[in-house]
Order: sequence, then C-alpha cells, then structure tokens
Amino acid sequence: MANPSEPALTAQEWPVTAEASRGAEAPPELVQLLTPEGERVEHPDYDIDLTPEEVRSLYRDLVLVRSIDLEAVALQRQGELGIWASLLGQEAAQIGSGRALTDADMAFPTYREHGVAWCRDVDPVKLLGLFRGVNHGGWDPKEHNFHLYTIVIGSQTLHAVGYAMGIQRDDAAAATLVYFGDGATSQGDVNESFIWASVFNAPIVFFCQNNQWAISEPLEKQTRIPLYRRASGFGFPGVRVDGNDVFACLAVTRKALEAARTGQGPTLIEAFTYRMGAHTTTDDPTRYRVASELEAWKLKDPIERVKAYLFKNELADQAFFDALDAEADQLGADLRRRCLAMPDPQPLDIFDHVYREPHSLIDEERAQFAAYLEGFEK
Ligand SMILES: Cc1ncc(C[n+]2csc(CCOP(=O)(O)OP(=O)(O)O)c2C)c(N)n1
Ligand SMILES: [Mg+2]
Repeated sequence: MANPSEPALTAQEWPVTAEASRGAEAPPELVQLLTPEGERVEHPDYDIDLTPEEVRSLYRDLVLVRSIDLEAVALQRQGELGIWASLLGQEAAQIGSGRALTDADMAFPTYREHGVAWCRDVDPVKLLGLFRGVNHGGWDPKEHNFHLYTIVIGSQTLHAVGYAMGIQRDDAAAATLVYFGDGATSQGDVNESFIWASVFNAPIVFFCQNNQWAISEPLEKQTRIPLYRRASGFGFPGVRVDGNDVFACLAVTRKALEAARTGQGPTLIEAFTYRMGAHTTTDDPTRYRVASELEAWKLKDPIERVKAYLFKNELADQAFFDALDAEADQLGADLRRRCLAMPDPQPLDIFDHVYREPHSLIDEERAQFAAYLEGFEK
C-alpha cells in the first residue's frame, strides 16, 4: 500500500509500469553508444575505442550467431530438435558482454546464451546436441570457462556467486559473469545471490537480459522499478544499458568485470532488450502480445545499426557483406549436416553417469529397464 507521507511517484520515476516502455521509447538512464540509426554517441562514464577491424569482427559475430539460431529454429520445426530457445533480438547483449570476458573469467548461462557460447568457443553443434537430446550438457565447462546451460530459473546465480567467492579466495585475476532474465529477478535464488555477492564483495557481474517477457508474463508483473535499481537495495551499483547496442554492452560489461577483478565487488547490469521470437519453439507469442510491440523493436535491431555504422563510415565494402553472407550460409548448412550426423545415444547409457562409482541401486534399475526394453518387438 502507498505510504501517504511519501510524495506521489511520477511516471518518469516508474517507467516500467507503462506498457509503452516495452516499445519504441528509449527509457531514461540508458547507456547507449550507437543509436538505432547507426550514429555513434558519447557517454560520460563509458566509452570505447574500437578499430575498424574490431567493429567488423563484432558485426561478424552478430550475423553468425543469428544464422546459427535461425538454423536451429528450422531444425526444430522439421522435428530434428526437441525444443529450441531462440536468441533473436538479443545478439548484441550476448556478443557485447561475451566479448568483454577474458579467458580466465568464468561465465554462467541460462538456456538462451548461444551468442555467449560462441564467444567462449563452444562448437554450436554441441548446443544442438543438448536440444536434440543426444547429450547431457554438451561441453566441458572447464575447457571453455563456460558453465552448462541451466533450465532451473535463477539457480545458476547461486552457483556463480559460489564460484566467484572461490576465485576470490584463490586470489585469481578473474571475474565471474552470470546471465539471467527479467523473470528470474523474482526468484529467491537471485535475491539470495545478490546478498551473498554484496556482503562478501564477490568478483561477479550480474548480467540481466531484460527482454521484456518471461514466457507470457510481462515485465510489469515482475517489478515496479527499473530492474537495475534493485542493486542499490543490496548495496552495489546497477546500470541499465541499451541491450541492442553491442558497443555499449561491451563497454559496460568490460568496466564492470574490471571492477570485479580489482576488488570492487559486484555490479548488476540490466541489458534493456527484446525477445523478438517466441519464448521457445513450444510457445506462440501472438496469444499474449501485440504485433505493434514487435514492430517497434524491429526498428532497433541490434545487427542493422552496426551495419548502418559500417556503411556510413565506409568501414566495410559490399564484398565484405557478401563474403559474410556466404560464411553464414555455409555455417548453417554445416551445422545442419553435423546435427543430423550425431549418433543417437543407447537408452541404457543414461545410467552410466549417475554416480562416479558403481552403485547397487543404479545396477538394479539398469537391469529392470533392460528387461523392459527386451519386451518390445524388435
Ligand atoms: C524455477 C523455475 N520455475 C519455472 C520455470 C519455468 N520457466 C521456464 S522459462 C521461464 C521464464 C523465464 O523468464 P526470464 O527469466 O525473463 O528469461 P527469458 O526466458 O525471457 O530469457 C519459466 C517461468 C523454470 N524453468 N524454473
Ligand atoms: Mg525475459
């Protein structure tokens, strides 16, 4: 209930409550270095000095991860994957933050961070294996400093804080970056991790991709204040960045990771972005959101603005764009071929990795399941 002794809040102070804030209007206090039209803008606290080669490289990342994603959606639609969570629209948030990591840093994803996986050199076919149900995770987290995908909303924030406290005790020159969504901010786990990170001054950056929706629940059902402001209640800084601006995401995440590495504790980054696709391939967003919202966000496409910037500043010619298109097509075709070639696991393999050592109960269950399978006609 409102406290009558406090002054009424203005719409400016509480911008998330209006449905319009999910649309075209840029919210206040947004760190932006590249406008949707591809114009460079300055920010007093954040800047970035990228060579033309670095900008082209970021653009290549954005284009290639979109192509991986589109191929995966097509594979699911053709019955080759059980499910897929598309990153469409969130490429800049993921590439910008992912490219801010050093090899020594550790990243903890949810299930949509295909762009970050790309930055951590995880072979995209391994992501497909997970969603095809032919592996139990897909990659070795230690090899890539990229943890396994986590479906239980928010739980990876606790794992990440624990990891960060570990590297703090090892005195390592490294930080931890943990990804979660706007919906996850309502989970107890996320709030508990904020407290632990804060009181132990853990070297961690909380990267919230606010894509405006948690399946069919809109942002205004998660919070009455902009999410980045939650951080101040826990005692660490929060910043809201244009999540469709790869330059700004890179600059803001770099600075926050460096602060974490140098003993300045956690930061919450809210990357203000939009999920342009369905929640997953099982979802139909036309049942709960209006088409005009998506149309407004299409004008803020994270890839188009970098392309406009490259064109306007003559940093890339047509041959560059043509070669990249060909590379993206090739990547998609190669991924499809390798996805279909992955061997199916044997049903009894599921018992192999439950415990490290043999276990009598597992042996019994394996034998029961083997007998059950024997009962089918060959
Ligand atoms: C603990 C838990 N509760 C519920 C779910 C079901 N669930 C899967 S995704 C999702 C919404 C998550 O939304 P958000 O955090 O905004 O991430 P996004 O999918 O938008 O990237 C929910 C409720 C779950 N996986 N785990
Ligand atoms: Mg969300």
